[in-house]
Amino acid sequence: MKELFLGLDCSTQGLTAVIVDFNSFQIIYKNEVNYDKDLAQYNTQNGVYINDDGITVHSNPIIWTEALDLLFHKMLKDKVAFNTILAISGSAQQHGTVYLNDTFEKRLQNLHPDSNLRDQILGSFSRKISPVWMDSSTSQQCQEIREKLGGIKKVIKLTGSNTIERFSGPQIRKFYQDQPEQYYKTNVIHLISSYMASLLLGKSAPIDHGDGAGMNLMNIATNQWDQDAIEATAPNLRVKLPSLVKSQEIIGKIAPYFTEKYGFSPNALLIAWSGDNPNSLIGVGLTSKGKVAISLGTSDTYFGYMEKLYLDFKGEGHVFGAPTGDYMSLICFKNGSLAREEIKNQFSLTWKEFSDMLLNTPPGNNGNIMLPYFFPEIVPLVLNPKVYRFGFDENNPEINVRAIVEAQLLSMKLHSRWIGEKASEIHATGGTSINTEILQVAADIFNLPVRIFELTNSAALGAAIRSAKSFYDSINQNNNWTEINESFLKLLVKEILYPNENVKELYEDMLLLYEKYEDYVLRGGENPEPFRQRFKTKCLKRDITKKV
Ligand code: XUL
Repeated sequence: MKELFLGLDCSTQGLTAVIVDFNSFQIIYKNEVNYDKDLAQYNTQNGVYINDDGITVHSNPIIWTEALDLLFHKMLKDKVAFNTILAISGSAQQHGTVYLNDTFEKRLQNLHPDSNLRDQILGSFSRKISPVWMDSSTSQQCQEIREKLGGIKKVIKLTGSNTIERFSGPQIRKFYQDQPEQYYKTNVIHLISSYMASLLLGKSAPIDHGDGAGMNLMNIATNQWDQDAIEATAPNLRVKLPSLVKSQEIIGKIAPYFTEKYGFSPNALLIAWSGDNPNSLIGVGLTSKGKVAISLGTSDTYFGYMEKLYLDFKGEGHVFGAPTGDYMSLICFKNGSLAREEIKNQFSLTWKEFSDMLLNTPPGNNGNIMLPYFFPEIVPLVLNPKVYRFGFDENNPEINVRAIVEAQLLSMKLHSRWIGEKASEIHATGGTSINTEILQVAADIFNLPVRIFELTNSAALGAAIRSAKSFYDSINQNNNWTEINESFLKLLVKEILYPNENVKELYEDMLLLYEKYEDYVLRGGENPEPFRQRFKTKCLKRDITKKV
């Protein structure tokens, strides 16, 4: 007898569904809607709209709404047995906000299966657009909130993160300042995760502690909305925020619109949605100390389970609630796959050619080093994008390919040093995690084994696993997280890459060099050219010895 659970992931570029069978421990179905291709009428690029200023980035919440119907239609066509799904949960790109007027609740309650979600929800928005995580236009608001709360250390202690451009609080403040009338007409402000959950639930859904921590509004120690943070953000905000719940909370049952239109069972449980990173934490099996994940996707992220609360007082890293009820660390790099694609496209390469170039170039890149800010960067904070090349120019494809990959991974290692719990293994996820050549560089730079999984969408998988855990808990068939990981995820491991010990020292040197270059370029530090020359000589010597 199958025991099916559905996980959805509303990401930057598309909406994905994954169905897992907990009887056979298998992923039995996967499908997706890509916003650029399947909903081309909205003219998004990689799922978003980037303004001419380069720092204002938004999407349109009606796209995600329409994508839900479209995805379920695709699943109907594939004859998915909706009525056998026991529970559903979801994931969404973090921080993005959806602004709704006082008709939203009524519209949700009256959804009719003869019409579609798009037409019935369209009139609910008090703001036509949703700022998303790629937006970095709120530096002024970040500063204002930070000052009101007593400075960077206090904000970090209170909310788990410094005030950050893409976080919901500063975004809400900007909306209130720029469009006060629309702000006052806003009845409820959802995260993308709780907005999507509301559609399925047929009423406004709560925000979970995982995604709620990405707003600069939730107290990270108590998991409650923080009155001071709320007051520092915008007037009358408390009443516009949904309630907060544990990520494992069963928030209700799926709404009649979906049971009647697609044939879901009216008993199908709905579990709180969370952010893509908290979901991925579960999807790659990080539920105990010592393991971290690298997610290579639109953004690259580095995250890990934390038993204890560690904070990054430099303000680059974040702490979110983990779906297990503990904590997780997260560092987000905006110049992820889009930056790798810039290089790939500049030389008209296929991904295979890109990977071959990585294979055929030496670790250390003969002392050539890049600082890859193709787009405004989150970590380290770079608002005016610029690509810096030291020792080479933009014409050589091989050097550029290795330079971008090494730079991204060195930066990850450098900026993840604040996390107190030492890692012993990296789990890889995200679209680019099929590229073993990139991951081998990760294994070498971190000097840790890298575990690769069959399924790259760990956020949707994590949502499916979370829904299963809550379902079994509800019928007192307690499965602990470790058992779930052991039984389910071990079947999904595709390969483990081991670090090459011969390049350990070389990459330690290169990390120091990379740090000096960041200091030079971003903070006016000393020019590290003499160090680079010494590093280059080491690289060349090493290369010759290898050849001999
Ligand atoms: C995390 C972050 C991104 C988004 C999009 O803080 O901004 O990872 O969640 O995936």
